Amino acid sequence: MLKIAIQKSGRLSEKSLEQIAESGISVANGDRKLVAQASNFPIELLYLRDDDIPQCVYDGVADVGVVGENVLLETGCALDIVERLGFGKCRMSLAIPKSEKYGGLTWFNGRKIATSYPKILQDFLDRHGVQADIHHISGSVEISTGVGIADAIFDIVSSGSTLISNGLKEVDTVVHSEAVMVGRKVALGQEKAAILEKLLFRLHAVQKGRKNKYVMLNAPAASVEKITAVIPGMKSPTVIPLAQEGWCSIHSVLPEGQIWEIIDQLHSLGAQGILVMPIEKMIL
Ligand code: PRT
Ligand code: ZN
Repeated sequence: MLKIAIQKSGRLSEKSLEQIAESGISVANGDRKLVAQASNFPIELLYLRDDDIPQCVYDGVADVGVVGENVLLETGCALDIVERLGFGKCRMSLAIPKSEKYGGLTWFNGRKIATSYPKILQDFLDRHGVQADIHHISGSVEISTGVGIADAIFDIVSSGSTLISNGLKEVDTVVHSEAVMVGRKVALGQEKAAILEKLLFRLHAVQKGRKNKYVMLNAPAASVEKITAVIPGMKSPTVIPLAQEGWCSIHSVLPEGQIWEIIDQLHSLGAQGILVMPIEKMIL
C-alpha cells in the first residue's frame, strides 16, 4: 500500500483528486476523513494541510505527497521531486507600492518586507547581498504596505490582480512554482516503488493526452504527401481512402500548442472537414 498525502482543502486538492480519478483510481472521499483507501488500486490518501505534507513525507507518515514547490522550499525538507504535476502554477515575487521608484534590488536595503515565506526570501536576499528586515506574517500579506506594517511584500502571485488591487507593483520574481509530487526514493522499498511506478505510468498517459489532440481531416489524394509532412503523427499518420475517388481521410496526433499554426498550413494545402478532438489517455 502506497500512502499519498494531498491537501485536504485548498487550491491543490481538487486537481490532485482529479489526476488520481483520471488515472482510473476510485477513492470514496465524500466526507474527506483523514485517511481514505482506493478500492481498485493499492493506495491510501491522507488529507492534510499543505504546510504539514513535506514533514509527514520526510518522517515516513506518508510515502509521497502532493504540494506546491513553494511550500517544499520553505520547509527546507530534503525530499526528491518525483514528478512535476503541471497545475497550481504561480510565482513568488517581491512587490512594492506602485508610487515608489525602483532601481533594482538595492532598493530593499534597510527596508521592511512582509511575507509568509521568510526562508525563501532570506535565502534570496543573502544570495544577492541585500540586507532587509523580514517581517513574518501568516496571512493577508498583500495589505501590509497599506496598513504601514512593511515597505514591501514577498508573496505568491498568479494573475497579479491582488497586487494591483492593493496598489502594489511586482518588481522581481524570486522563484516559479507548481504542484509537485515529493518523496524519498531511497526509503520506498521494492513493493511501494513498484506501485509508484505504475501510478506514474498512468499519470504520464493522462498528461500526454492533455498535451495533444487527435486530428482527422479529408484531403485530395494529390496533397497527401505534403500534408503528411506537416502532421507526422505518433509513428506516421493514418491515411484511409474515402468512398469518393481522389480523396483520403488522414488521422494524426498533434501537440496542443501548435494546433492553430498547423491547421492554417493544412487548410492552405487543401485539407477539408478538419476535426480536432481531445485525447483522454496516450501511451507511446
Ligand atoms: O489550508 P492549507 O494550509 O492547506 O492551504 P493554504 O491556504 O496554505 O494554501 P492554498 O490552498 O491557498 O494554496 C495552495 C498552493 O496553491 C500554494 O502553496 C501554491 O503552491 C499554489 N497557488 C497557486 C497559489 C496561488 N496559485 C495563488 N494565487 N497559492 C496562493 N495564491 C494566492 C496568493 O497568496 C495571493 O493572495 O492568491 C493571491 C494572488 O493571486 P492573483 O491571481 O491575484 O495574483
Ligand atoms: Zn498552508
